Amino acid sequence: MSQNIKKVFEKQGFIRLKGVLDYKEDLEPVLNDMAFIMDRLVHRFVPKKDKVKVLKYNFKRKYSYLVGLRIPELDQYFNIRLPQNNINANSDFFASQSIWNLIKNKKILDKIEKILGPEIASNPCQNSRIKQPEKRILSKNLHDGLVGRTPWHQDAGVMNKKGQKGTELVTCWIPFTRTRIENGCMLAVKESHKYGLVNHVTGSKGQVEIKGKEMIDKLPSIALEADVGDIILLNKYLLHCSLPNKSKNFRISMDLRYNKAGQPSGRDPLPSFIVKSKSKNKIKVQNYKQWIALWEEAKVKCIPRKWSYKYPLPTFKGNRRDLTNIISS
Ligand SMILES: O=C(O)CCC(=O)C(=O)O
Ligand SMILES: [Fe+2]
Repeated sequence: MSQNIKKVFEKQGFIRLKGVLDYKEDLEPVLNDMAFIMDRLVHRFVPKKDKVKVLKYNFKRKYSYLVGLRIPELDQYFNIRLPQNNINANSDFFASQSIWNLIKNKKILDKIEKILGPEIASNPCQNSRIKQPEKRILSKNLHDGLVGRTPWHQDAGVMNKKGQKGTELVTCWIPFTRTRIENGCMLAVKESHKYGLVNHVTGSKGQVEIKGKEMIDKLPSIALEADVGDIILLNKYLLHCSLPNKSKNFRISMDLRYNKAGQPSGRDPLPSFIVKSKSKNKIKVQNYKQWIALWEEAKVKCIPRKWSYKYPLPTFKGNRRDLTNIISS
């Protein structure tokens, strides 16, 4: 199998790896930390008379209650990176010891190594996604990939120019809940990474999506269903999206990214650091506190400009790189 990982990944543009992670050891600590953050938000935002009652709610009910309070940018308290815009000294993000452990997880890095080789950097393009059932989502957020369905895109499309071109990036998608078509798994067009970067546009709700997405509906796509413990690795040019969560339950995932060490992260000055190397002295960031310090330093650099990252929409002159033209040529 191990020889095959690279082969399958290079052929299909993605690979699903079963049972890489252990729920108790690798995933539950992250959910526990999310529950801790929720309790802090309860203390901060819930009226005193309801606090004791709300603190006893389970994960889903508590989160739904907080959503009902319309706390501005609630998802940012659970996101594992700085907010993209309006960044200021109070900007919060979810950077727990458990997330650090996941980024450095040996079981993940061993798989990434099969594709990228032994010199690997953590890439700061990373997200957590807590998706409620779609019927509970405000219509303006239906196509916001952090809380609703994720439009068709390529991951290279959300990096800056240097990253779009020069970086070998692998996405590691990690489910915290069993993910099926019904609750919003990803869809991918097999072998579509071979098209290279295609033109994207800004959709009607501000979402970044592939230009001419109607074309994709005509291509054969595969539902990337996954169980807890599985991971899914994606090539940066793979065409993919995610479906709406039509179930009654939450659908929770994280996407971490890695690139070959020494290549641009595509999101300067956010932390990009070596997580695996043949020479130990290249591993400069060795513990949680050093990692947090990198994010804090990045934040200080971003505050004057008020944004943490920007990227040009992949738009090539003319329509040569429109998906429709690439496929018909
Ligand atoms: O989980 C999702 O909705 C989309 C994830 C995705 O596009 C990614 O991880 O690159
Ligand atoms: Fe993606």
